[in-house]
Amino acid sequence: MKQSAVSASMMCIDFTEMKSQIEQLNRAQIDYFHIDVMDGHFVPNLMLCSDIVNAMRALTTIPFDYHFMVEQPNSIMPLFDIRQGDIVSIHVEGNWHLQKSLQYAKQKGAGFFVATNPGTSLSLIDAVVDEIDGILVMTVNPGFAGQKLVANTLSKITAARQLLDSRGKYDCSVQVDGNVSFPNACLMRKYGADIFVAGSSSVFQKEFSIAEGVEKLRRAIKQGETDE
Ligand code: S6P
Ligand code: MG
Repeated sequence: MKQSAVSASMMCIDFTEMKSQIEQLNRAQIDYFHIDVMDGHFVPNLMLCSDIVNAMRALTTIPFDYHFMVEQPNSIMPLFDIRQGDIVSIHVEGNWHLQKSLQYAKQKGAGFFVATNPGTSLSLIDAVVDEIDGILVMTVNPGFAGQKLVANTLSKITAARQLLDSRGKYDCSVQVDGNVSFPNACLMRKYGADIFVAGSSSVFQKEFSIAEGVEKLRRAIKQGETDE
């Protein structure tokens, strides 16, 4: 089983406390900063603007995990400071030039993941599987934090893992994004996920600190391994 990683959803931070929240994530040794980019067209929401995201770079050395939910990813990506070691996820839906997106991300030294909405078949990514570094399985419909898990996406996690393994891509990741609560993270680990996006369902809650949330999430993921 691939080692797990946690990616903090930066659209869920308290923006009035951005610097201190980033410092807390640094101290918690989070694995990635998950950067949701939305254009108001691909999804009915607007998030996170390139100036703010690029400014965040000065506050951390932890890699960024970009999730582009935009109609024109190949025009939008260059606005962001994508670096060696980052992840770039691009949706397969409506993207006529997925391979071009892949080339751009690779040229920047980033890993390239294909993202799929809950209603999208994995068969659509067949042509690029041999070149990718992972699959992002959306476990809610993209656009907003705080939604409920779409239950049939759990089996899709396993299908994504099997697809990668069937092509000998054992080092590639299956990332899950959406309602990754503590119990869901445990389940998703059992189904084969290895990168977990932490949002309002786990790390960003009023009842406990970011450090405690990260700790609880890591414990839940571990639980999913030991219960096998
Ligand atoms: C949603 C976006 C996600 C959310 C994350 C929020 O479109 O892609 O990355 O930020 O899912 O987490 P939660 O726990 O509130 O669902
Ligand atoms: Mg996301």
